[in-house]
Amino acid sequence: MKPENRSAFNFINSYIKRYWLLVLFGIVAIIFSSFIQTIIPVITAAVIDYIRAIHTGAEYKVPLYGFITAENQSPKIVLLWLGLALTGVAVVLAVARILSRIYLISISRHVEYDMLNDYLRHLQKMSQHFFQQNKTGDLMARATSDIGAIRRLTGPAIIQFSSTLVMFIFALYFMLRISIPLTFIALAPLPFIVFIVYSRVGKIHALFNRIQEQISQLTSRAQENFSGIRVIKSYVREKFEIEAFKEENDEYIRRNISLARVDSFLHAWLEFLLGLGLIAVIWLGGRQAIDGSITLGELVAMISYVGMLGWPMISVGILLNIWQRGLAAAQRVQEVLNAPADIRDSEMTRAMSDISGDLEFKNVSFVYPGTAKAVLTNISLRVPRGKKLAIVGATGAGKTSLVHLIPRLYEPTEGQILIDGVDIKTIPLQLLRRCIGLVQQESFLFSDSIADNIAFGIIEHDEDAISRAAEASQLKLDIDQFPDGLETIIGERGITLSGGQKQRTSISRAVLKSPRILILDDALSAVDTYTEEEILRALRPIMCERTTIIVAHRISTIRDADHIIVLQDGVIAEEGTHQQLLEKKGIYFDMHERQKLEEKLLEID
Ligand code: M5T
Ligand code: MG
Repeated sequence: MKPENRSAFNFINSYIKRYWLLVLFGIVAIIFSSFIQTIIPVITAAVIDYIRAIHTGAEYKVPLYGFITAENQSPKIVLLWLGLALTGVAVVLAVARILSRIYLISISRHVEYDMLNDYLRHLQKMSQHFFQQNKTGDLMARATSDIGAIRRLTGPAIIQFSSTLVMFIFALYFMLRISIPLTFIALAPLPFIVFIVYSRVGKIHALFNRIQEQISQLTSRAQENFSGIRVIKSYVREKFEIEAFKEENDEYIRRNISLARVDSFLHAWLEFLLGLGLIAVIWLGGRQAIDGSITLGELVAMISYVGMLGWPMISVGILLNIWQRGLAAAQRVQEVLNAPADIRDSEMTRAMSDISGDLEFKNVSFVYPGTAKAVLTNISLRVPRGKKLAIVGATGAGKTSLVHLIPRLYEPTEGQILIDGVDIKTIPLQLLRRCIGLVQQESFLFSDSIADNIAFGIIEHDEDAISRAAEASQLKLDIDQFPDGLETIIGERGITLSGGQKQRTSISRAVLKSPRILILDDALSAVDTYTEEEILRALRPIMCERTTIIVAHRISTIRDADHIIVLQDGVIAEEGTHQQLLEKKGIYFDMHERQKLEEKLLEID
């Protein structure tokens, strides 16, 4: 086995092992059912030989070791017994088969369940960078299509493999008892079958991988299409998108057909070889039956065995196929599971239970992973506990990047960020994030009730607290107009809310969390100046106890901040209080003048 296949196999095995008892029961049931199945031709042979003996008046030769004797019995009774034996065997066979399937299929479902849970748990640990590098559709395809292929490997493949093996052993035993040369003739095609199957395995593996890659591509495309449907429609790009999807889909079908071609050739060859085996058995076995070295019943049994083994032998092909697909899929799932969670707790993490919120940046520089340009250069700043820092600057100046470093959504490339004097890298990640309320520039809401969206960060929440949080962000009035108040369900990503309502829901979410450090990243951009003032007024008592960072474009939002920094191309260009900055007559002053003028113009309007 190739090393990557071995590791994929060990990976799957680590999941199956947890259910070893079920595996054991399942395999015992399979051994039993396969054995029972090989007895059926023995009974049929007995029936044929018995009837023939009565016809010809010859002595009844007991076929296959005296399983069935017929001394001093009337034909009626003998046939009745044989019939009952067949029925009994069929019933036992059915029960054993049902049990084996229940056991083994349930293992495969358990494996799928465990794997999916691990997959999601792992993805939750990954950083933003990971999600920027991996498309949602691709990650989804691995969770559905690939884990599905692994499930088929664990359940149906185990059933197929063990029943083929066991049936082969038992059938071989009975066949050898009937006639050794005949058995060899019947099994002559086997080496060719193994050779052909083996030679195609690599090809199947590669083709399957290409199909899975294409599924990822398709899923990504579909997913982007659905989430961007408004843009697509407003730019009348439907036709283009349909065409583009069709092309991907065509590629998908082409790849599937290539696999089907290899598959069906394989199948045809296998059937052909088995057919040859059967012809040889009839030809040689027929002559043996004529010259009396085997009985007619034995010939019939022999033919049944060849038929019985034919299907499992072909299924070895299918099995290898499932096996290869499963291994390829396991490799794809492993790729994700093995990707290290780059931002996590380490040995340096201290035991801490709370932080008070004194924030400091020491010569922080930052470059987005995989890019070359520094987005932030040598940033040093300090926000004492309970104070309010404002960040202004042109679009693209690096404001969002700066605040994202605080809850460690990204790590600084150089320098240190300290909270209460300790490097945030040594603060337990969960504690750090729990103590920070970040209202992102682009609010994301879940298709759930408004109340649940606000209470998102908190497991136990009460209506009153939610109401108060909604009041602080001036959302209360809007909520009262919704059909079900707080319990109103908002569409996917909050599609049924206005931009400002979405922003205010996000602010309520952060407020309810009662964080030590509150960060508003341009969180008031979608509300009018009047509402903005109201929100700021309502937030004031909340903010005075906490460290607050406000990123804004409007100077009105930040006028009363304790400290203001002006970012320009990732560097602090100016800093001070509102008054100090105005006196400087630099960038801030220009911004202020411009905005004042705009306001005046609006008033004239
Ligand atoms: C600052 C670049 C971006 C810009 C600069 C999010 C992100 C940004 N950038 C990346 O290279 N990769 C990324 O994943 O970083 O961006 P910002 O910090 O988002 O700027 P801002 O918040 O000041 O701008 P705005 O428009 O929100 O006021 O060059 O290309
Ligand atoms: Mg921004």
